Amino acid sequence: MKEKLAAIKAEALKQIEASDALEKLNDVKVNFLGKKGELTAVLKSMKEVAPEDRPKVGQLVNETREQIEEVLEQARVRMERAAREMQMKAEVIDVTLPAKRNHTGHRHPNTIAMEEVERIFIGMGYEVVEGPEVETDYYNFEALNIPADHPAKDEQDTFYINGDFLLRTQTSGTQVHVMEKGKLPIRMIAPGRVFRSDEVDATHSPSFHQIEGLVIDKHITFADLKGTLAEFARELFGEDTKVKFRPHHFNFTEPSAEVDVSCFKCGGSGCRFCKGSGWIEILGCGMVHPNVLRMSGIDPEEYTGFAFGIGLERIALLKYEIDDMRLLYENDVRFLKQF
Ligand code: 2NL
Repeated sequence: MKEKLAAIKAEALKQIEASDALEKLNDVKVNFLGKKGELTAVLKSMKEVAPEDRPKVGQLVNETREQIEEVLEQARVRMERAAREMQMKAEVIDVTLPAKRNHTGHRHPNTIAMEEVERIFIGMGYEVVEGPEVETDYYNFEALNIPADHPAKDEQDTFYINGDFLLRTQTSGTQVHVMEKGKLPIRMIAPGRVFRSDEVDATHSPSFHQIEGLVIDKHITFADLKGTLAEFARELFGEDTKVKFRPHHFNFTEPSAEVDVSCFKCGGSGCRFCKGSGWIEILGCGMVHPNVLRMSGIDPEEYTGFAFGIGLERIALLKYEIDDMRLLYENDVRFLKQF
């Protein structure tokens, strides 16, 4: 019996030694220690052993079993460790490899210019208000003192959705909505996309962007308008920038003016950039027309105000010295990433 157990143990150890995978170890376990295993068979044949020898034989079988189990366990730990080491080696990351370049997008020159203009007016206490791109005839024209037969309403310049609704030609409607709410004073800018039925060329597009400004309070005068826009021009184009107000006409303001800034390229002496004049036109403005105030429920005897309208593309083209507006809409990243 002793020799038989020794043989079983020797065979088990041999097979464990020969195992090269966890599944094979498991097979050895089943074959020797399982219900139908060889060691179990020995226990089952105990009835052939003399009764006085049984405790001794039983103890021997258990010792053999424990020894096989111990070697099995050692083999299992060894194999698991080896498998893990192999996996770690396979998954090793080479931190010295060059990184993959990440091509991020770029802010559009329009966006950069818009944020710059917004930053300047926010710094002066203005609120930024956005409004709908589809407006009624009333908010786009009527409320701005542009009567039904005015040439600015011409079918050729305006995209009509039907007789009453249209794509806004300026962002003034947003300001009319704010005036109608009745909360005074007002100090706001209305940035956004506007639409006009224009042919595309180097200076025109059927869709472009505007930033309109509106200030309404007691005792607002043209001096406030001049001071505000002079400060705006200095912040946008540099502290030596001068402004010039030329009389103009807008239905919604009286008096009205167009504003030129001294050429920031030549300082006003005249160059190719300002076409020799020394001045560059940047916006239109004026004192809000009493009719406009009255129509929105504001008493022009008590309140006055000024307003201005800035073409965003015009600012972007000037600031970044781009000579064709179409470049702004082609979305060629090689062009856009220069700014
Ligand atoms: C331009 C310049 C301008 C305004 C826009 C405005 C808005 C309200 C009342 C009065 Cl709610 N005015 N906006 C004023 C002057 C000029 O835009 O070149 N427009 C065609």
